[in-house]
Amino acid sequence: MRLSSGATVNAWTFNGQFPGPELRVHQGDLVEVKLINKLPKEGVTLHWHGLDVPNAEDGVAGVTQNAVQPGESFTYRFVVKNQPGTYWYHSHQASQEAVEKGLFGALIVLPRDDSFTGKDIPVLAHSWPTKEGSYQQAFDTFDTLKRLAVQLGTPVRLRLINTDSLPINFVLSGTSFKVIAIDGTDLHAPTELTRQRLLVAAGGRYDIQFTMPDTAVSLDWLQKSSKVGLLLSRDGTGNAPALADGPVFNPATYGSPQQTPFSLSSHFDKEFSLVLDDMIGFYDGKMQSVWPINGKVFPNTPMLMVHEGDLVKVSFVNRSWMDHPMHLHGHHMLVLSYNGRPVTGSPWWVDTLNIAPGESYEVAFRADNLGI
Ligand SMILES: [Cu+2]
Repeated sequence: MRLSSGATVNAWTFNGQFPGPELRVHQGDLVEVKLINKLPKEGVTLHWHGLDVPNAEDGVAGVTQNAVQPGESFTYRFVVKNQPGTYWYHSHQASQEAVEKGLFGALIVLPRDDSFTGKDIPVLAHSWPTKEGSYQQAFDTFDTLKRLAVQLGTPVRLRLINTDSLPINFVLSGTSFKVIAIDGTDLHAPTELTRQRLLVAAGGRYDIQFTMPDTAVSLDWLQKSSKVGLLLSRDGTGNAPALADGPVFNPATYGSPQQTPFSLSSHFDKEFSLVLDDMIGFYDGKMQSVWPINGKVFPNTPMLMVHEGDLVKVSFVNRSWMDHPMHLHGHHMLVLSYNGRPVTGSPWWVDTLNIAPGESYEVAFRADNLGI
């Protein structure tokens, strides 16, 4: 398949498209998706990343179903809960390779009474594997500057989706903006930001909103020697504004507090502590760097067993030198504290939390979705 520059990448496609088709649904909808596998050799599934679906529809090969083999099909059916926001879907059989090659797409849940009339722009940030054996960063299939014409005064919502396996730093330049949602949950009383770097976890999503000014606005994927970007201007032409890079945005202190169903002072039915480390170990038949949790690597890592209805607290400590996105299926976690300090801003709900080297977090969730 070809990127906008003409560079070719090795891709697997949904319906011949890469990324896959954008799925837009409304909260409360009964959604049915038929997956038909026409790949010659590889099994596939569909996982609805961030959507709290019944366990049997979660699409994790080897856990909630077997992979759908070549020539087979599988129909997913679920009711979209009350969670309007930005999600994505991807194959979850050998997902590293399948996602890398393009078996993913945006999944947008709109509110029942959707009244937004501005520009709604999903941005799927992805590193495509090139034929030369390296990676090409792109927004969707744009590895060159993507230009869009937007009229002055138009509300613009950018849905930033990180489809890679490492964090991505985004910078928005040319206007102030608000981060209005993280991982499909609206933030409470977000304030205007400028010159902030947005670090989105692998698999995570940030929704940002601004009103289109008279001059150009650009979204950049922060990295050296990249021409990847999105440029919005009145007629789609013109130069990008100066890069408005700055300190990393901290959701723990952004927005204002609001009532939550539980907090740091709640009684928890179960508490777990997970220490992420690195060490040299024997794995997959060779000595290599491994990433243990509490000193063990999969399949010897601790199993977290809880009962339906339990209020569960989990502490994460990252003593390794690698970023680790901790992702919970079927539930959203409320972040309670960051590096020992309670969250003071908006309630911060996540399904995917980046734990950077040296960081610690406490999160909690209500176990209200039975499954493995
Ligand atoms: Cu997921």
